[in-house]
Amino acid sequence: MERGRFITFEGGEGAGKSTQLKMLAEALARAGIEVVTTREPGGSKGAEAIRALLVTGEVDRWDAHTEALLHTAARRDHLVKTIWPALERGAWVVCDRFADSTLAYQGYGHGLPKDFILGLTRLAIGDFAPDLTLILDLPVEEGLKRAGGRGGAEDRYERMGTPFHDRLRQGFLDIAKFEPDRCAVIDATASLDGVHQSIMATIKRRLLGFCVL
Ligand code: Z5A
Repeated sequence: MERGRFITFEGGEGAGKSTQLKMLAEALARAGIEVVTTREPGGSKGAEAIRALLVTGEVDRWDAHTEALLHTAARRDHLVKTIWPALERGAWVVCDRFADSTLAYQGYGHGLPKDFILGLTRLAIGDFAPDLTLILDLPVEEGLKRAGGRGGAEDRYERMGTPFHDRLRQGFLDIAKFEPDRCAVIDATASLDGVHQSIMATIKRRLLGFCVL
């Protein structure tokens, strides 16, 4: 059985990741591919328990190092319990956020050194990486407006202020620049269908060797 493909969605708040992830998963399923959709922090029982600690409560609930460790611990559990078994049986895994979010949020956002984050990630997951990362890019004000319209209790990161979110956006664009073979920046200001078409075109171009679409 050929190993499945691992696709991650990244970007700032309200960029449309969850919406586009669902549209992509439906398109892949229509093409006869077994798809597992998942998210970070979360995606396994243990990681979902850690998620609750991270996305609710006071903005200064954790210092940056603790926050990075919690995200990384959640990621390890998610990989062991959900992602690696699915890839092994040949399923494609489509994940809302992954390790780039730790570099963007805890690195660019909270100011932890890049080497610390990359070292931590390597310690927890080795050299495992997505086959393709779709970075949905959107002006910060537009993303926060979209995310704010949604409401809910999981708004700890949304409350971190515009300068924090400006640094995140730059972080994701830098990541795409450093790893152009793995990452693709998608203009998320377009309509839902427009963004979906860009994503499908990217999948066909980048994963063509494996793609039956
Ligand atoms: N975090 C971290 O700090 N470190 C880490 O290592 C990891 C995560 C893994 C997880 O929250 C938080 O954890 C996250 C970073 C941090 N920060 N926050 N918040 P989350 O996953 O629950 O939150 P999120 O990733 O930001 O997701 P989101 O706010 O739900 O945004 P989204 O998934 O990108 O957007 P959406 O839900 O698909 O769309 C938002 C709204 O916009 C919705 O009403 C849509 O209908 C609308 N929308 C979507 N696309 C469009 C277009 N194209 N036009 C118009 N309207 C649109």
